[in-house]
Amino acid sequence: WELRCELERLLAESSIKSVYQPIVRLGDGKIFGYEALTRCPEGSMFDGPLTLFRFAEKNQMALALDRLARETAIRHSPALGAMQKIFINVTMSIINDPHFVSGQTVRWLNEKGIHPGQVVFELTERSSVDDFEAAEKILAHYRTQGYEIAIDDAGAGYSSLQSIVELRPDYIKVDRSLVRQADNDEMKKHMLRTFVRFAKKMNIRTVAEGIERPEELRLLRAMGFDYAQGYLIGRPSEQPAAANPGAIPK
Ligand code: G
Ligand code: G
Ligand code: NA
Repeated sequence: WELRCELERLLAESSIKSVYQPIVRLGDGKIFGYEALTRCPEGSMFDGPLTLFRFAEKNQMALALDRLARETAIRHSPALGAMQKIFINVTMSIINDPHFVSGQTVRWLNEKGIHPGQVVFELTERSSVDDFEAAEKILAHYRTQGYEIAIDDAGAGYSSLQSIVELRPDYIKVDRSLVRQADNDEMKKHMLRTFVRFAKKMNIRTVAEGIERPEELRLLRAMGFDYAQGYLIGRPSEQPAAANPGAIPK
């Protein structure tokens, strides 16, 4: 009950925040874009965004929360270069809703001078799609408007290969559990190589998440990952500084 009230109040008062984490191109170390991550207001009963989004989904409020998160992410976005992107998380269940990107999204984007081709929607399978065919149709519709799609947390328990095969994303984001200490783990190395090879064949670009150590960065770059994200490169913040330039090997 209390949580439900808090979520309703949070929606009514638009009191969530977005922070932004840089994603760099491994080829030249330049910033490719930013992932928007929702943060709960201070003193919130929700201990973090994951709890918040899970609760909203269980209580049929995912749509409203996703809309607010999208609005907040766009409205407070750092200035983007013409070729730079904003990555926005969306709950998988909302792609069953044909209106998930309504005219409002386009208006928010216009107000910031961002075009749909600069927006990448990140889908996780934490909530499953019941109907891939329907989801594929909806995504195809958004693709014609220029939006791109990423499958998030690939290689973690959440995300299935089926979703990659069925949804044909533009990007695969490999989960940080696979990246962590990969330079010391032959099994992880094999799996990471398999992802890169598979993605290249499918013409999908690869993002490595959760890079914390220079050894991991070097390894993933040598393997042929296209983009990288993680504390080593830059932490999420309301006003993200330029990515740590020293982190990227020449
Ligand atoms: O930023 P942090 O690691 O605390 O986020 C935890 C999880 O919450 C992330 O893995 C992400 O999947 C989810 N999350 C964060 N922001 C959003 C958002 O705006 N929308 C959705 N749907 N999920 C989010
Ligand atoms: O599932 P998703 O990729 O949306 O999760 C992003 C979450 O991962 C965010 O909560 C963010 O704060 C966190 N994160 C980003 N970079 C790193 C990192 O290098 N290490 C760790 N442990 N967490 C990270
Ligand atoms: Na994400």
